[in-house]
Amino acid sequence: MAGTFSITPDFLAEHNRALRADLEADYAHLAKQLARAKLDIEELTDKLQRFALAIPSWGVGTGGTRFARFPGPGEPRDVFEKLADCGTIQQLCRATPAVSLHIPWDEPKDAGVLRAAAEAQGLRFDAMNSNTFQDQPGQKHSYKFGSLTHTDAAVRAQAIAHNLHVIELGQRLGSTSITVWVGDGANFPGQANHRAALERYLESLRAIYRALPPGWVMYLEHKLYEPAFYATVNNDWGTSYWCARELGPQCRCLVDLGHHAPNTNIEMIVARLVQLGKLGGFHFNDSKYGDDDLDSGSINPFQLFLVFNELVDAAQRDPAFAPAYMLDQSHNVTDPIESLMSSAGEVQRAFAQALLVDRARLAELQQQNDALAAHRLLKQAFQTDVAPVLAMLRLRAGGAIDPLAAFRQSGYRAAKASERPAAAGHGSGIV
Ligand SMILES: [Mn+2]
Repeated sequence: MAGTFSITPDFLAEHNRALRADLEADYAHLAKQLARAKLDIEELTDKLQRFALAIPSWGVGTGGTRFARFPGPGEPRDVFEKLADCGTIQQLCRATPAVSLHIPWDEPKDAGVLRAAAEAQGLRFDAMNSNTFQDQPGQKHSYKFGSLTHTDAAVRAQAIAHNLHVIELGQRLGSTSITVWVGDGANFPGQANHRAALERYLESLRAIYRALPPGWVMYLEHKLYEPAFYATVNNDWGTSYWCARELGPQCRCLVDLGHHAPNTNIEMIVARLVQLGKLGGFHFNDSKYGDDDLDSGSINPFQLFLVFNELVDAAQRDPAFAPAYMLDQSHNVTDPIESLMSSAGEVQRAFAQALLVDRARLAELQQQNDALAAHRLLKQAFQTDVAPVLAMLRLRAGGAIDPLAAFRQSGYRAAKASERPAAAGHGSGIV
């Protein structure tokens, strides 16, 4: 079970007391700066307050590469301990009230008990994730050569049945969405017929789509390559869009920032999917070369800002626009809790900066073809230090002014290291 140590409200209050005066001075200074640009800091803070990001259950454990995994002390050994870590992240950051489960890694014995445990941590369940990219003990058919697109109908039926199980479980947990990602594809030219594989993919998805309860959404996640290194069936946003359109209104596309070739203009893909009415949500991470799953904003924060620039533009045109946001990272050299807290802040920061863009002025400059002034306008928003707004948000919501410092001072990790002696083979790992 989840263990006993938790960070107390008294500890948090003491942490905040020491930092509060400096924060208030910084916040007042930023308020004046923004007022000069006719921006109301309280309006900005209010908009940010409604921003929610989901934590993937597998993110609170150390990830790994194809070469090795180096687990840290006190890592969660089951879904309840994962929830405890997610609850701590939410307690300090106040931006991550949801958890995204991965089945079968997080398969509960009793869904009601799991749901109650989440609610006790102040958490709800975001999108459910099915897994047909690896074989499970006792499974009848292997996914070595694919799952939803396998040439053998019996394998496809098994993969479809797993997705239906995940939906049914999600209903009992209070989730309202499922993310389907398959690594199906080919490693060799000639191994698969590209068109036939895509037809089988769509046919399998149709069977899952038919089982969606009312109000549920199915997210399709495309990925350029890996584990299929020559050709992945759902390899890009165009394929993903076509499938989502064929399936119907309850299917939308999910953009994982790492699932693109280096230098791809991801913000433009976001704009296209928004325009076509099929943008469903995001998996945030960062990358330098491939699907590195590095921490959000650690390599290319400007790209993250430009993505949010599109999202804020979309929300202005359609107030009902509400994509799902999740972190999807692999933490190999950091404490996963620290990385997730830091990354949640980076995503919030990009959103806050995008909210600063004077969109009426930008439209004028675009109309006048004043390229440099339009670019400078975006840069000015991107270069504004919104850290005091993010810290004030956390303080007002009962979180920590400096989550990383509070976490390190709290002794949480050391306490969990003694509560959670290492167990072999738990369900977090390479993602
Ligand atoms: Mn992902």
